[in-house]
Amino acid sequence: MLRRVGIAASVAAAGAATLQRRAAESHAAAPAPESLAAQRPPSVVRVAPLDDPPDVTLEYFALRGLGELPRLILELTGIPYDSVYHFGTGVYKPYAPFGQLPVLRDGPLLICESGAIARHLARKACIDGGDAADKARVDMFFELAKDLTSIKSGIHDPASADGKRLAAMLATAEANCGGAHFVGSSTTLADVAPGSLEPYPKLKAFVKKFAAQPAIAEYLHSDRRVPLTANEDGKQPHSGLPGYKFKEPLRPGTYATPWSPPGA
Ligand SMILES: N[C@@H](CCC(=O)N[C@@H](CS)C(=O)NCC(=O)O)C(=O)O
Repeated sequence: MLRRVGIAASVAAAGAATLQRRAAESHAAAPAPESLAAQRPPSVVRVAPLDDPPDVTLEYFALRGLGELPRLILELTGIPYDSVYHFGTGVYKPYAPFGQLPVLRDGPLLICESGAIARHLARKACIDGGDAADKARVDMFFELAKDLTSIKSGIHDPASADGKRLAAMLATAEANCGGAHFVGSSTTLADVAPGSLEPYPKLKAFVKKFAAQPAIAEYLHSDRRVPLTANEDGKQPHSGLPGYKFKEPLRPGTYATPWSPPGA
């Protein structure tokens, strides 16, 4: 009886492996996704030693958006992770705690909300500030970066209320950007958060230096880095789903390997 169960189990495993291989082949043969709306299953790029599944998986769309900050933290701190890229299928809906992305798995922990994810990763990698005062300052710049993101459309209309708030906030960030780090004497979450504050000279220099760090430079040229879409490049207002067309082709490695949620 036991032997029969053993044989049945190995036949089932071989069947599963064949199905997996076929899924990978048809995934690779499908045309490159041109937009986020592509009806294509998620793909994964592993940033961990081969054959060594990492504890951490970050799921987001094949966009920078709310996924870019957690990706930058993971890349900068060298935490091994699987980077999962979703397209238009909505397969995350049943398990994403609030039905949205990004979602982070860290061992048995499953969390959403980009701010909670960024803070969890910052604590895990000890870049959340040294003492209580530094932690508070890190939080302050992190919240500033979130505020800036929420009113970034003000860039199209500098005379609007959002445009004026944006300019005032950027000026504050610029004034605090004299040294190598926003808070304390080493990298913290506060340094990773303002990655999009380009138009100001000190901030621009800071972003350039940040991008030149070996871990970040490697990431920016890797399959994990996705191109911008028209909705994100700051050149025109957001135009809904049609605006999520990639401005440059996705790197083939980004969408080569299919991914399914654990237990699916
Ligand atoms: N407050 C959430 C917002 C998450 C959110 O708005 N996610 C959007 C993409 S940026 C999403 O999942 N949209 C698709 C959906 O709702 O199914 C966070 O910061 O993570």
